[in-house]
Amino acid sequence: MAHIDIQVPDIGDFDEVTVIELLVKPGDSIKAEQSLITVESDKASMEIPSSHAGVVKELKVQLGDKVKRGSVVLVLEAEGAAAAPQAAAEPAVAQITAAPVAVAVAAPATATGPVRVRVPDIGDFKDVTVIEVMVQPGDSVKLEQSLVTVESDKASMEIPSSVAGVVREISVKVGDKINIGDLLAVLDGVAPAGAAAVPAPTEPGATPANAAPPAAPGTGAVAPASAGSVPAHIPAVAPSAGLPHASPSVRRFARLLGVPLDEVKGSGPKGRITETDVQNFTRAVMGGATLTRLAAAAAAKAPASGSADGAALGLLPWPKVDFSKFGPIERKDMSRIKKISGANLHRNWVMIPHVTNHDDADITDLEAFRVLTNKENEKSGAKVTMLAFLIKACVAALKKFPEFNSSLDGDQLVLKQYFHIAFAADTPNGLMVPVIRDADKKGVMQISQEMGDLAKKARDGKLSPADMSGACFTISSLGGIGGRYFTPIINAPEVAILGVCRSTTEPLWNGTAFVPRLMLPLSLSWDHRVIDGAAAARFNVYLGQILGDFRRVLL
Ligand code: CAO
Repeated sequence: MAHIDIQVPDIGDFDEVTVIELLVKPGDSIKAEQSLITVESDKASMEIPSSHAGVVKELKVQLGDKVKRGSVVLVLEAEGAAAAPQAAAEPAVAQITAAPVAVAVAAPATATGPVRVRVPDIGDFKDVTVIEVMVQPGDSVKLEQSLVTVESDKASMEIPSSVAGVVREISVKVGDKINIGDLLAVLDGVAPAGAAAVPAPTEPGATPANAAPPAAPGTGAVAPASAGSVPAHIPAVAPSAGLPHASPSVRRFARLLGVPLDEVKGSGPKGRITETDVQNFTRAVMGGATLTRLAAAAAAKAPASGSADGAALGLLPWPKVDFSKFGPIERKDMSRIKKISGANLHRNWVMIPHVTNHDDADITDLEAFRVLTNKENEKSGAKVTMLAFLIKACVAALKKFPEFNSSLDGDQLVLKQYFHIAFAADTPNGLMVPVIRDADKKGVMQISQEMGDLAKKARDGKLSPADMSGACFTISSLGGIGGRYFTPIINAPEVAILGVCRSTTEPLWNGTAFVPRLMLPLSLSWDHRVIDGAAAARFNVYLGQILGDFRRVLL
């Protein structure tokens, strides 16, 4: 048997990279192409595979070592004698795992204007997946600043900008598969000669007039990720504070086990999540974990797809059915928003003991007032909606029943002294939940106007994370569509949500006769850990009284 040195292959422009993971040990039998170590630079992490099958005799690197092209990774007793002479003559690892993405930066040219930034040569990889978008329209980016992170099964890497400038347009989104030459973004900037940036044509439309504004301070990412405080039966997307720091193999391992990496605390350098961290997390969940923990892990697993493994909760596994046996079918990927909202919905549904109270509010006079107001404002075009009145009425009810404006934090109740009200907006991509801030300080006309603006932003996919965070209470209105009652899921960490359906004229007994009244069906879901049934009934009654006579808001 021949002994050969397995060396680090050409890893592009990186001088030195750090060994962050040893994937094999002496005595291991390995196959050709099997990953041996993971290395990491500040822009990419990648696995170095073996060019030969054989048995590992000796590891020549350890964690933390800096390696570069030609560094010996290990000595291998290669299968088959033929390998030896060849391997001795040249670097054994012929195939690079990931060509780290380094943009050739030539001396900057002076031309300014729209510049198209394309995916540079990313080595042998095809169809790598965008897992994070790190900038958004309006952001100023420096030369070589990372724009997106992509991931294959062997490597994750950041793709930097080949120009400095201001982002006009982002052409990719999380989940997209990209290849060399694909358009990443259009920047107003300075194009370096010969780089992977191509001046964009100045045809109309090359400049999106509706580019989103810069993110709120501290939100560098446009790619939405689920925040701890996200949705209920409705999705909300919140700022990505960066992906969990883990190598591709750890990500893969976590995926296999269904472990949500963003819940795992990394013990490696700079908080990096190691395979042991993932194992420990699994042990904690499967071992002495509470039902809540189990539920959270199970909810995070794959709830949106309906394939969550019920076994994690001691339930029967999800039924596997070959639907095509019964008739023609079509398979479609769930949208990212649906996946995010599904995971949050599942968690909220499993973890919050929901109760829903149904009630009706007499809005006959309020609707008459609304119609009159809209008529008076016809010329200006300002339109006030029933939902705006509902927001205002809910603020009054939240003031009267402060536990509805709270969040649970361990054994403590956090009572909020601000009144940010979220509302569910139906969009082509799924439900979004923008927030009207300080609704207590705003009039119904202003709330209506802001709601219209936010609903439009939601439909155009232009809501920023800041538009969707910080809510105290959510209203989900199906009034424009129809229905009678439903049971909305609480938007954790809020403790209650109001569902509203279509108002109808009904005969109401006034003590002497039946009179026609316009009745609005209300469905209030509440967290029974924080609120009890009597308080919920009182909340609904009070809300009904306000909607019945809005002058009560002044009391
Ligand atoms: N009863 C009767 N009619 C109602 C009503 C109610 N409760 N609520 C609204 N309407 C009427 C409006 O007056 C409007 O009629 P006009 O055009 O004649 O004025 C029409 O229905 C359409 O209203 P709208 O739904 O567009 O406006 P809105 O202010 O009520 O709602 C928004 C705005 C963004 C909340 C809404 O467009 C939307 O997206 N709703 C869906 C929310 C949703 O899907 N929730 C479920 C989440 S659970 O999965």
